[in-house]
Amino acid sequence: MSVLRRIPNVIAGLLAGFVATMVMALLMATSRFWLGIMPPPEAIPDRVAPLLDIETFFSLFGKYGGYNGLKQFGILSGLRGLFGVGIVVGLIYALVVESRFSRRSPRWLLGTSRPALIFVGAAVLAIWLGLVVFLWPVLVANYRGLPPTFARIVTIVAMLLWYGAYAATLIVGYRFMTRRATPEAVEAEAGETAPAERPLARPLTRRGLLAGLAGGALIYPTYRLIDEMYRDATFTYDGTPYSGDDIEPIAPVDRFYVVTKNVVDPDPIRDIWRLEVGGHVEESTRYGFDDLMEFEQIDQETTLMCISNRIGSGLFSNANWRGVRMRDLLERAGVREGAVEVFLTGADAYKDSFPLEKAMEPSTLLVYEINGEPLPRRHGFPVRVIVPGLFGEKNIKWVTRIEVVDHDAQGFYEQQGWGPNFVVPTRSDIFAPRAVSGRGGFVFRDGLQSGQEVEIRGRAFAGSRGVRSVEVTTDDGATWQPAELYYPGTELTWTLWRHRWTPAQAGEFVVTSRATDGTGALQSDETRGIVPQGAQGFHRVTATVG
Ligand SMILES: Nc1nc2c(c(=O)[nH]1)N[C@H]1C(S)=C(S)[C@@H](COP(=O)(O)O)O[C@H]1N2
Ligand SMILES: [Mo]
Repeated sequence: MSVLRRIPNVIAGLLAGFVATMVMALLMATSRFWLGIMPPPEAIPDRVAPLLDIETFFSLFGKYGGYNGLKQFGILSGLRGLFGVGIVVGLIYALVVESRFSRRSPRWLLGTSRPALIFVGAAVLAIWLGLVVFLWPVLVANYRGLPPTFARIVTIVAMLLWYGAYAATLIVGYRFMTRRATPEAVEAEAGETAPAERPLARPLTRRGLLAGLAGGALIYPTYRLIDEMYRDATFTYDGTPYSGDDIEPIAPVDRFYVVTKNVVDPDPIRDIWRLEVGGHVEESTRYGFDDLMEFEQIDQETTLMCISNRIGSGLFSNANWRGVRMRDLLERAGVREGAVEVFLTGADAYKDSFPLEKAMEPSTLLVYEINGEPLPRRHGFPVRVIVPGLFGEKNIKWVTRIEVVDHDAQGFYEQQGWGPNFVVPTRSDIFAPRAVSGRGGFVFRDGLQSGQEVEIRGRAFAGSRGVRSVEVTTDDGATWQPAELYYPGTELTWTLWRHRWTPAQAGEFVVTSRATDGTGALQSDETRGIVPQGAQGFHRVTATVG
């Protein structure tokens, strides 16, 4: 059969593939928007990200314009892949309809040749099964807060429905765009071409155009849904630091730093949200929001800091949190012998773990309030984990499952090679007067005047060891003066300090500070970058005194 003769059928196949993919995309967007079901264009990047090593992860930041650029690239690739596969399957479908298998098997079912039907069925099932296996770890996502056990089933069923709708539309669409040549018609038309070269399904131009238009019309609602979600995307706030020369002891809620792996954060519905406690326990339990009120309510001030917080940066904040002890839930479930860690899951399928011992500390909480308000969506509504002393990434937001495990389970970032030690090292950063980072390091943005007093202020943080004292030098470490701790905080929080300095003469001075933690250990003067265990080092700021 000449390829030329196939071309109109191939076009009908491409068109049917496109229309079917549009139907599937609209269904996916709808399910994502209202039901919070994670579609593959979102799931695949999330599945792949932890498999990258840190170096690749950061080099992709460079290539695509930071984390936000990379996230957008991931979603766009997913969408392109969806349409690519959808259209190619449509094309192969047309070829199968026209293949000698169809010619040899005259039985047509549901308006299509049996081999073509078998092909679509097999393709869709294979893709579905392949994705279920590959995406298994992230199928637990449900942006409305369904816990993993249900979320996974819902996602798997939704995937089958999406692909089923694709298959049905492809079959019906292709059928609509072509007229099946019956044996009689083939007989009657027997003329110049050999029967083997006549199409079994002859494309109908007008109907092809109609179907194309129908598919095109679906672009609009799908685009509107995606656009709506895009506007809700985290690009505007992900990586927002709490900085400025007006740092308060307790960060105002709307200024508390934000970090998220998501393109569109979960938006759980409190009455749908559940927290599962399971794994290596006597009795698995599932809690609704109100069930948590039966436990002792704890108010606790705690500072959180991201592992990517560079020296002099503001990816850390302090707040008052209210919630319940993780220990109380674990004790009720009954932790079995041999358990070593808790492995936590969020509604976004984000995962991380920490030692069981840490989970049992009375300061490790499941919180639902920040500074007296319900947790805002971006900070993990309705419930997040607070695990003092460990980097921010261990403080799972939108938490839906606590799994007690008997092995070392690795989370989203840990798999990339971060850690293995996630204990926050002691640091002390200057925030006033305002310092900016220049070529040779930090400089005070505004020049100082000799003989004029300036108040240097900073924040010192030592994880859950507390800060005992802070010293300041204005001569690059030749001499150190004790700073005043004007906000001492607690063992679990930062300490705000100040030091008044009157430069005696003009020149350049290096100002820096160092903290001593609650155990009496002095902050290390060794400099280390954020990879793989968080930054360490003195925040040295050059002052130009006029
Ligand atoms: N479910 C979930 N929890 C998460 C994250 C995430 O992407 N998903 N990011 C983590 C990281 S890396 C940090 S630093 C903190 C940030 O918390 P915040 O945005 O409330 O300051 O949340 C952690 N918890
Ligand atoms: Mo982080």
